[in-house]
Amino acid sequence: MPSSPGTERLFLALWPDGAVREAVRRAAAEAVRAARGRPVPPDNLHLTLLFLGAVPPAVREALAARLAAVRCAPFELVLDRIGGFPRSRVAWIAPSRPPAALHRLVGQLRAAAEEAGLAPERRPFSPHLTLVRKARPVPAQVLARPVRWGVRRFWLVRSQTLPDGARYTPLRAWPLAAEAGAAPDPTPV
Ligand code: 2AM
Repeated sequence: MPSSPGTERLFLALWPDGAVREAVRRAAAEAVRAARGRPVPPDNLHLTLLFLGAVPPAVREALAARLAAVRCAPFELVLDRIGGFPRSRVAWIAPSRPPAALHRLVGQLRAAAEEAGLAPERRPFSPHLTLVRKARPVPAQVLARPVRWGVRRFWLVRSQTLPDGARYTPLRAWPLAAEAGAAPDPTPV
């Protein structure tokens, strides 16, 4: 099906700031070396919340309006696990106990995408930050010093495939904010 002009490949993600990126780099340096393959450049590190695929401009506008209505308190992610998906040959860092707020957020994003007319994939959400592509299998490890990431916003991100790899461009962020009067998250930051 031909796509309308201005259609872009988009996804929703959490995007770490410089301090978190640096902490991930340190925590994962050994595993990244062991995995060989193609390390994800630090500026590309992210946690995908929902992959949207090709999105025409009009749908993006409708989506943006719905994303502004998402309500979720800020939360903390504890990245304490390194491992790999052997089939897709990636090595990743991930939270072993993602907070309930993260899953609630993804549920709201999925609903927003569907209301905007998109049909995002239904594969189960498995929160991770890809560290290396075309990776050798890395032994699973639990980090004695996990990376703590206080999450305060989510991003709409453009994905472009270039000859030298993927380019991800964060386009726009929405703050995480609970509804007035909502119960606080058990792990606020
Ligand atoms: P990955 O890091 O595990 O490969 C942009 O492509 C981001 O969306 C990547 O982080 C990728 O996850 C994720 N993603 C999820 N589903 C995807 C799909 N069907 N095609 C491409 N990327 C997908």
